[in-house]
Amino acid sequence: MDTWRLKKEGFELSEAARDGNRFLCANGYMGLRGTVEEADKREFPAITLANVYDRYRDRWREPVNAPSCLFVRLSMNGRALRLAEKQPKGHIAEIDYRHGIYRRDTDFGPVRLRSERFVSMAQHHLLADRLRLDIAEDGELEILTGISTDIWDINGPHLFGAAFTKGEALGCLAVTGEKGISVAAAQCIQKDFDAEEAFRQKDDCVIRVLRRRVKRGETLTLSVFAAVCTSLDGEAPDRTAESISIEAKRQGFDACLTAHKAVWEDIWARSEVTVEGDDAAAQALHASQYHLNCIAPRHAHALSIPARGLSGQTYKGAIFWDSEMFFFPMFVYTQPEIARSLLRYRIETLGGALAKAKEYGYRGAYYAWESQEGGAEGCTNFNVVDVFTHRPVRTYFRDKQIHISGDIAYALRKYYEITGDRSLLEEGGARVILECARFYLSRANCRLDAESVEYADVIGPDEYHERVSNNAFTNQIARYCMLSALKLEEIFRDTPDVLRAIRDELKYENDWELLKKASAAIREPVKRDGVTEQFDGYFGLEDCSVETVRGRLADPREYWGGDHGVAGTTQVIKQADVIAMLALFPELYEDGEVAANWAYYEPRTEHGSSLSACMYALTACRIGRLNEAWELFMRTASIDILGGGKEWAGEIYIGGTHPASNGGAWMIAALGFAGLTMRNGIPEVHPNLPAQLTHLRFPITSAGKRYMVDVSREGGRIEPL
Ligand code: IFM
Repeated sequence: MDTWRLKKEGFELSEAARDGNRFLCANGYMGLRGTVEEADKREFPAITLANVYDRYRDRWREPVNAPSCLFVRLSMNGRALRLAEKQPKGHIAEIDYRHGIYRRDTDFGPVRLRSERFVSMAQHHLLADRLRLDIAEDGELEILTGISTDIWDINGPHLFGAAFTKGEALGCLAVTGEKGISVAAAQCIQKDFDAEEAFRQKDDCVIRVLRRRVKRGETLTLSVFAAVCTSLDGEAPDRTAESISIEAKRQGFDACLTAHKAVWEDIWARSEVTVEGDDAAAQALHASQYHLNCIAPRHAHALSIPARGLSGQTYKGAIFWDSEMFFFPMFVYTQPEIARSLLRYRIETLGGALAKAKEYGYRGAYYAWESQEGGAEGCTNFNVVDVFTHRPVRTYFRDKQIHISGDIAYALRKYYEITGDRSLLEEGGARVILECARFYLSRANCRLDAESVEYADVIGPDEYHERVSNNAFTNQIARYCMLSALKLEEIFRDTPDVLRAIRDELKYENDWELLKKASAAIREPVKRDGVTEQFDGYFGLEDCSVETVRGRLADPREYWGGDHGVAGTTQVIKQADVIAMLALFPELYEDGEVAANWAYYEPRTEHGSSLSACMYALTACRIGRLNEAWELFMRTASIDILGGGKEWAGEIYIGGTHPASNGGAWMIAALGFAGLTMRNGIPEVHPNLPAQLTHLRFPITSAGKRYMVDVSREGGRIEPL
């Protein structure tokens, strides 16, 4: 088995959306869905741009898809050669995880088409595709390629007023409707054959038409170089895109590919987890690390990653807590500059968080649940559409999922502890922690009779139970956030003036004293036989199995949560909640307590979110449930190979890649199986290797030093590199 590749034989239109995710190529600036060159809208083809958002009319804001600039359509003797129209003699698609290359090999009969394409890691505006056509019959071949703004969008259109140009490169310049952002694309070709060349231009496309009388046995090669730029990158994006595509053509496909591959080699040298003992696991880890690495914002210093990466417009292209809790760990240990960029995004969007807190009548920083550019809240009050009435359902994620601010503070503190680098705290991180802590002060409900601080009317990670009180996870993250604010005094011990200046600027003196009191008074959760109650009254809900609840669905796409959802009155939860708390704060809980909670909550968890299995696997490693950990690991790591996961929330399509699981796979391997942890700034391992694996190796960076972690049946060690 080649653990660096995923191959798929055959083509079914019904699988095209999933294949678009499976075979994604991306570079952090944009994602090119893994559809075939000739795909039409039925197959959901897209080039999704990072951090460029638009709203069309009153629909959801979502990321903008660039003009289609890599399409190629073939016909022979007037007959279209298209997979969606006609079963080919053979078709294989493949993604090469090592170098981020999509390949296809399609035998249409008269023509065999083999192509390889990539989204360049070396030049983030560039996409390139090389097609080889083996001609099996004499005839009239026609090739159409160019740029089109007639593209697939979930809530579009977003591109207007497209102007097209023709020259060595074809060009397109359009603007987004809401903010007037210019989006430009350019495309050049290089070919090793003569052809009659013409152009077709319409309102929404410019197309180059190549015609040639071909003979059986001939092989023709065509390379397409496309570039995408926007006015957010700089002035004259059309001219920049044009010159990038022309320069790529001048360098040639092989040179561009070599530069792209060199970046991937470096990424793997810094992050690859090598496992021995199970090839399917090795492939799944490569897949996971590929999918997370390819969407990392390497081109930007303050940008985060959407919950569905760059695989499309699902989830509004928004940044969730997934970034801090699931993507951040792999990056902070392997490529800390990317972890820094994720957190800088939060520092730079503090303004949005301050504004959101104010909107709800609170002080401090309440981060957007679904953050878009500038920290704007993308989450609507109606995030689900009822499958029966087709009416929007009022959901409270935006208003009540207050753990988000603490999640961000948690990652900022971990960044400091793992890298030993205080500069991020100095450059705004400390301010964020202080403002998040202030938010929890102001959001607290104080029980005068019990002298306790409580959090009423919240939603925890298990989103099926809305508007609950004292969610254990939320109370714990709020406490940790407050303690992290106080901890700054110790972190800035040698330069107290720096912290004092920040506190003075934030007018924090009064709050500092309140933090000390409140952090000590936050209510501890109720415990029964060592099991933590997820929120007040949870133990009193109907205790039934996940299957019982599933059996009550009248439609498989029905939403389980909210006021009328089937899970709301039961103890069945969507995803790890108490277990996520135990996984994030291992030092606070004894093994016995973890074991009791695991045994209680796992059978009551639907794992309806791709964020769930990873947290259960991490805690399973700790308590020696290694068979379960293994199963949950494989489920997590294989998710974007299998291409499943939940694809509907009510009537809303939520499919795409699963970066949280991708990061979760690294977390299980490194933090779970190898037991990597930090003690006083020094990395340590405490192996929990499942029976299926004989060896596990991976590089890490900590406090500026590089190490190799090596775990086998004989034990584990960490050696400097
Ligand atoms: O952040 C998650 C949330 O916890 C569950 N629903 C999907 C979101 C995005 O992955």
